[in-house]
Order: sequence, then structure tokens, then C-alpha cells
Amino acid sequence: MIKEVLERRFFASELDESLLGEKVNVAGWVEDIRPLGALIFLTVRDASGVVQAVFGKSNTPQDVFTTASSVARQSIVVIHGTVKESKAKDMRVEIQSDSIEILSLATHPLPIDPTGRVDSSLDLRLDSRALDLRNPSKAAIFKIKHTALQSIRKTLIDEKCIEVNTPKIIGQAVEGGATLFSLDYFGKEAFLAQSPQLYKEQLTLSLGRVFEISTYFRAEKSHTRRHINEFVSVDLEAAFSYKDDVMVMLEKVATKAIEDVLKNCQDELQILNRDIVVPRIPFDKITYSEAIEELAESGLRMNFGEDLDTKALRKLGKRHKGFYFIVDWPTKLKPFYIETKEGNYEISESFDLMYDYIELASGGTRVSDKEKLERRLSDSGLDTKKFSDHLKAFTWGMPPHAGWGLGLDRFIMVLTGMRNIREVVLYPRDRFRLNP
Ligand code: AMO
Repeated sequence: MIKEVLERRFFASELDESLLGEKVNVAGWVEDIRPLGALIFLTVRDASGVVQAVFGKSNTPQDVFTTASSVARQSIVVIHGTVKESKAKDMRVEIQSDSIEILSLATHPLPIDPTGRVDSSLDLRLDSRALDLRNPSKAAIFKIKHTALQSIRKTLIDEKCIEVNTPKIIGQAVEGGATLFSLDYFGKEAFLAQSPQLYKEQLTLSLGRVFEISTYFRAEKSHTRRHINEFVSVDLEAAFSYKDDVMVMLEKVATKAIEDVLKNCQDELQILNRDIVVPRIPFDKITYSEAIEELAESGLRMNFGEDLDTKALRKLGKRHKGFYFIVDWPTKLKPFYIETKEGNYEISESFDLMYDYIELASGGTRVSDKEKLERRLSDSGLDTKKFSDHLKAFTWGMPPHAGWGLGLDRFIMVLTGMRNIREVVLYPRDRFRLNP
């Protein structure tokens, strides 16, 4: 019976003047109950929107009226009634209801108030994440993330990239051993993948252009508002391409995603009070050396070869608003797979995409010559023997290739204006959080 009722239900957002006088069912949760003499106003929300259901004492059976006035807020209900014009300022139609069925009662007190009227700390909200997402301003973040993800995928497919899935249980570190999570793999030591780097490079020799959107794991101790231990990365790798080619693709991915979010998520951006504009391309570029000079001008002296820490990035972010690239990093600050500049081994063919002070992506031209890769491995203090599987692929004919990894969660921070990465991840994992 309920199954049939639910099959014939309308989403709250579908109710409009075209349905005036029609009998409808809406299923959702009770957000608010306001008794007003002989009337009860129930606000019922579903994932699509909200509707007001009005129960009148004179035309509703007594038991229905009692249920409507006493149902616990946030319970799951199905209401039935006739679509009427609404006198409320912000609604065009409402439901003149004659029945309410409770499908699942919410047990009070609830851990948080998902209407947002009573503020809760981020920690408390994350502990009750599914309930937290009943708050439209929290759900809006994930609708924007969904839209951006679809857009990114489409842009990369339009660029003739093939979507791939590479292993997440691996036998060898890729991005530096210190940030590896290890696990027992049938008695052998294995690790959770930090990135798809080696696989995506190998795949360029047969599939040409590949991309992967997946979760990666880093045992980083840094507990900041932009680091988590499990994050989503969008990875691209393209054969017969160099740094500048893949930077253009990254610009396309970022600007198209913003265009699509502006086109499809106006309501969500409004709830979040977020103003974004499509950035001008090409994005500004500064070299690492220029960044060091700028920092010196603003009183922070750094030597060539020192990494840009949070303090330095914050200073740079004050001078460079929005999207910009930092290019030509010292070779020793970049991983072994990054190519060096012709005639200058000290500088690499690399880039980071920044937004204010936040690093969103990094990438570059790769070393495609086996001997050079072996030298880069040794110079980075790594054991070439441990990379024998990877090095083998470089004897089968390896095209020149380039690519990047874009931190999706950080990109969504930019789109939504959130200042803590945990706001844009459904169930974040950090040093202190492994549940829910
Ligand atoms: P990198 O290590 O710079 O490069 O990672 C790429 C992007 O992933 C995001 N990111 C993170 N986001 C949240 N929390 C973290 N702990 C975290 N670590 C990284 C960032 C970063 O810019 N293989 C290379 C990419 C390449 O060259 O193709 C790589 O992994 O936004």
C-alpha cells in the first residue's frame, strides 16, 4: 500500500500552479509544525525542496489533526491532500491536507538541529552527518560538488581522455614514503595509494590520454583546514604533451566547471551566499624565483630551494587573488618523475595551480627517458630496484607525456567559499576522525 502511494508521489519542487485542485502525495521529513487555532501548518521537506501542508480542524478527521499537531519534528511522513494557492509570501502553492502517515519517527532529543536555527560545532555536525545534510545549506555544497564533478568528467572526455581505474592497494610508494598508510596483504606489506602517478604515466604508452577520479590516502600529520588523510583527486596524464599543453587543459577544466555550476546551481550558490565569476584565461603565471622575490619585498626572506610554507603562501595569496600558476619549481622540491629544464637540471618543468593561498593542483612534464628517470630516482634518494616494474615500461617505447593532479575537495572549497575542507567532504578522515 505505502509502496504504491510512494510510487505516485510528487517531489516538493514539482508542485506548482499547474497542479491546482489536484490530489497529491508528498513524502519527506517534518521540518516545522506551527499550530494556529483551528489550523496546523506543517513544513515538509524532501531532497528537492519544501512544501507547506495545512490541516484544518473542521475538515480533517480528529485523529489526523492530532497526529499532525504532535508528530516529532524530522520524522519521515507521507502527506496527502489537494494543491491550493498559498497565502504565504514565499510560496505559490501549498497542500490542503486530509491525511498524514508517519513512516519513521525521529527520536528526540536529536544530536543537532538540522534546520540550522540552533548552531552546532562542525565536529558535532560531522558526528551526525546524514542528519546535518537535511540542512539545505549543507546539502547545497554536495549538489555543487556533484555538478562540478559531472562537468570535469565531460570536459576531460571532450578532450579525448579515457577514464581509467587504477589499483588503490599498491606495493610501492609513489609520492614519498613518509605519507604512506601500510596494511597487511596476505602476509606481505602493502600500502594505500597516495596517487595514481606511475599507472597513469604507464597508460599513456597505449591509451594516450587518460584520467582518473578517485580517492587517495596520505598519512600526513598536518592538521590544517586544507589537509585530510583521504581526499579525492582528479588526475590527468596525456601522451605527446608538455607542461604548457596540460596547463591549458587544467584551465579549461576549472573554468568550465565554474560555468556549469553558475548555470545549474544558482539556488545552491544563493543559499551559500557565494559569488563566483568565471575566471579569465590564461591564468596568471609567476615563476618560483619571482615568488621568492615578491616574498622578499614583503619582508619574508627565503633561499632558492626552500619550500613555500603556509606563511609564504598566505603572503603570496594576498598579492595574487583567485587562480594563478607558480611554475618552474626547483627540481629538488618536486618528485622524481618531473622533467628538468633543458640545460638546467636545477629547475623543473613543473607547475602548481593556486587559488589565493591554497594549492589546488600540481603537475608538469614527466621524465620519459629511462636513464634519466633512474638518475632522478637516485638523486631523490630512492632505490631504483623498487621501481623495476615501472622502469620496465620505459623500455617499451614511452611517448613524451605530461599531466596533473587536481585536489577535488580543495577545488570545491573554492566554488562554495568554504574555509574548511571538512565542510566539503561527506565523511572526512583526519588524524583525529575515523568515524562515522
Ligand atoms: P600532489 O601531491 O601535489 O601531486 O597532489 C595533487 C593535489 O591533491 C590535493 N591534495 C590534498 N588535498 C587534501 N588533503 C591532502 N592531504 C592532500 N594532498 C594532496 C592538492 C594537491 O595539489 N602525482 C602528483 C600530481 C601530478 O603530478 O600529476 C600529486 O599527487 O590539491
